[in-house]
Amino acid sequence: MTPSKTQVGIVGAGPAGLLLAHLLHLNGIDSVVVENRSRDYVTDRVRAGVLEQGTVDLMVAMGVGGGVQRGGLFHSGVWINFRGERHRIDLSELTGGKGITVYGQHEVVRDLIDARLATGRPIYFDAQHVTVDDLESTPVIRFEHDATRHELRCDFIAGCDGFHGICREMIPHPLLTIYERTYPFGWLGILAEAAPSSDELIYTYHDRGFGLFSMRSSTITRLYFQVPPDERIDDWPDEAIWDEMLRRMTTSDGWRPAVGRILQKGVTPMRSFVAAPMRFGRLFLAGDAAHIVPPTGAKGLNLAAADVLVLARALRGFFKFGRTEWLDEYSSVCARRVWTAQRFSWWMTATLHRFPDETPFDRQRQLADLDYLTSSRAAMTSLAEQYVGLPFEVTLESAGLPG
Ligand code: FAS
Ligand code: PHB
Repeated sequence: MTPSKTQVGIVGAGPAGLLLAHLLHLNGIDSVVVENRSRDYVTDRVRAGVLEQGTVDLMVAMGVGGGVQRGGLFHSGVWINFRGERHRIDLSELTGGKGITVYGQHEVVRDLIDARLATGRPIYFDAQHVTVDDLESTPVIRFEHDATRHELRCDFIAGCDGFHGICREMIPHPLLTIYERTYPFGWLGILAEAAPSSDELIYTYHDRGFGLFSMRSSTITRLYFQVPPDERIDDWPDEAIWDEMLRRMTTSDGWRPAVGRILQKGVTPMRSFVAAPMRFGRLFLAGDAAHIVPPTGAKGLNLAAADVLVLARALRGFFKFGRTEWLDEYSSVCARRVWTAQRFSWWMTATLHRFPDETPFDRQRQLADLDYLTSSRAAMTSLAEQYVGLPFEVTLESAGLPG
């Protein structure tokens, strides 16, 4: 057993763990990142694609924004397509110049791993048999790496190990409240080699179900459509996928997604999930380890970034000034944003998808919702401010960053 000690042990090298690791580094706080997958696996994993304005500003202030500034696609608008017609929502005009940036999560993770390696601070990939313990005293992370068993004593542990991780499970269940909703559908998503035929995202409400047109670059598109929850990707040959995409997304003015070679395809389940509190003793959960939103609102990665900003402030307050109140209020500060994002993601999902048990009333109500959304400035402003991202709960300066 190789004993070692650090200030903050971080379980998981996804966006939450890596952003936190760099924020702590910038504040001179030691940390060790323990990831049970390989470096290639975490950098190749295709997931999020939309960054809020605040997330981009945070990455730039942390000095890890070079990649997104060079390769990110800034969008000042987004489209809602229903009854075969596209309606543009001018995000920038409605939010005083803000927008979203399309930049693949795998690129965010790659940039953050490069930044981590450049600091020379420890990050373990392919760690096996990861366990956490003694969370109410001197927390310990035990794991195996390169056939060596490690026992890492920490002042605090950050559980950034995603929805299927081990950290949340370590919180005694009587102390944990779970709020959950699963949806009676999933998303079939593809990555395709095709030049985007729209330079902004298009959310589609169609008789046959939801559809989403997105992209990753000037040559790669990312598209999704709603399927039953237990749909098998093997039942969808590429040709059938394109037929369905075109049927749902083609608009009366002739717009349609460009077709190309499908590089990757998969089905993602849809759920809303919140675990509270996000702290147990000296364990702090962040990101998908504590909450999951359906991707319709593009909030998952952005919520993870907001959590770790609040956590970095709290840990900085403790290690630099001996303050514990920011640690104590971590869960309640995050909860407000988590529930605002839950509400927005649920609303986008409930408004844009067909439900198997819907009534004719529900259907007309959805269409009226979309009619109101695309004809009322107030409604468009509400969507715009939530979609580009509401201001963070804490200042960048309070986490030790330039304002
Ligand atoms: P992650 O799951 O990304 O990272 C957790 C890490 O912990 C992983 O690397 C995992 O390997 C590791 N881990 C797990 N168990 C471990 C253990 N026992 N020991 C050590 N390590 C362990 N969000 C958006 O904001 N915008 C979008 O457009 C969007 N689109 C999405 C599309 C899809 C198809 C999916 C699935 C999700 C999407 N999301 C989107 C949400 C998604 O991006 C997540 O919110 C984001 O990955 C959360 O980051 P983390 O909390 O870091 O969790
Ligand atoms: C994506 O580009 O992968 C994406 C965009 C917007 C969403 C979900 C996913 O709401």
